[in-house]
Amino acid sequence: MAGNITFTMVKPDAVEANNIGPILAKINQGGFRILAMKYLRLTPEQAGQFYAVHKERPFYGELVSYMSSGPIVAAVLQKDNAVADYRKLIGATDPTKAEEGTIRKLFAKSIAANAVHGSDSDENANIEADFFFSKLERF
Ligand code: IDP
Ligand code: MG
Repeated sequence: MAGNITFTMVKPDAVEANNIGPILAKINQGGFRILAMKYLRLTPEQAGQFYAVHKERPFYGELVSYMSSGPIVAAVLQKDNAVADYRKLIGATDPTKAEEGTIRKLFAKSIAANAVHGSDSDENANIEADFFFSKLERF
């Protein structure tokens, strides 16, 4: 199936709230195909490495401890225009600013605990997918 990829995580708040299923349903309804998926808990070191681009931001410490506070679901998604279309499906970083019907509007608790991650470029989608998945784990 043609199309490019994006990378997502269902973050600890959404896992804790039992929203893995509803979020995966929104992803499938949005026309995304799941190419890879795993359920795991990041160590603080792994979360710090994943979010290294945000090292200088004031919320980095909070983000790293939050993202290692419980299990997450990581997945690679495929669709035409995957990165932009997925950002549209998840909505703004701050759920109070997210459009109605978006995943963050429906499921996020706060700007930090905002239910899901979505890649911001094709380049980062590939870097992030490679961080979590070997070639053998991608279909
Ligand atoms: P994005 O996830 O919408 O791409 P980024 O700016 O890349 O947003 O920020 C990465 C993550 O850092 C966010 O998803 C959120 O969990 C957290 N974050 C962003 N801004 C803030 C903030 O102002 N306070 C606390 N956490 C934040
Ligand atoms: Mg981002």
